Amino acid sequence: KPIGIFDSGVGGLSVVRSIRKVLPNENIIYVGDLKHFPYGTKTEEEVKTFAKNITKFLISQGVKLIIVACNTVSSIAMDDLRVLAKPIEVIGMIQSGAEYAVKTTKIKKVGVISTPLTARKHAYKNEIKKLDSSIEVFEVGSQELVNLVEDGVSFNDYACALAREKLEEPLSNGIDTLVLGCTHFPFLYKVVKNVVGEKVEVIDPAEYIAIRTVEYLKEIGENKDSQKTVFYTTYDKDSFKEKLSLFLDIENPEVYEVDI
Ligand code: DGN
Repeated sequence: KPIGIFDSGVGGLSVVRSIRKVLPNENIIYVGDLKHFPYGTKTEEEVKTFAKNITKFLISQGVKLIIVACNTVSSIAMDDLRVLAKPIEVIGMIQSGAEYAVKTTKIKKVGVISTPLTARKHAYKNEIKKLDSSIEVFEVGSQELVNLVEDGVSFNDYACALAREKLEEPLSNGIDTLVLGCTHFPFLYKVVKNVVGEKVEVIDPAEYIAIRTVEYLKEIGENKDSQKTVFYTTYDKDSFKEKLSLFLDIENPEVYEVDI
């Protein structure tokens, strides 16, 4: 049985990358919901509807586990998706990112950069505070940085200037840890590192998700002996294919367009 992973666009490919690294023998089904991108500026109800429809699609494909590779969805829809997918396990980004941040910060000051919706919901602040209420959390949201990644940018002066402006507040508050709270942002790692410097640890929740996934699959005693990743996009297969080649190193990827 495959693992199902989804996001509004190419961001979740950073999670696919992390999973493929630690679980080289698993089959994966990825859905990029390009038709409804971006989620970060939609209403909660709209995002929930998109996420539920994709979850139903993944269930119909026989997945054994669903990874919500989108922080925006993870910050508002986890309860609904868990009810819908039961008994299939659903793993979201926020809890893993929060645990990882709590383990990483030494001076208890954490920054989070995400979409505006994730920031507005204080998804990370709430989850981090649950684990350690003495940690200070500084959250900022940027849709523009997400759009740059979706357009294929991984490093340029404009992205650096934008990131510098956005991260000014967390940095001036002296954070030692920055969570990449949107799955698009690991693809801007160089930009972010350039702005925050060596003293700030930049963390990608996907790495933690990958560890949790390994543990979960051991628990249920499931694994595969051949790796295949199949991609579905809800809009414009060719442009998805093009983006895919920028972000993942897979020869002749199997890409299908699906109406969800
Ligand atoms: N990649 C999504 C996230 O992690 O929040 C956001 C993408 C979007 O639609 N804005």
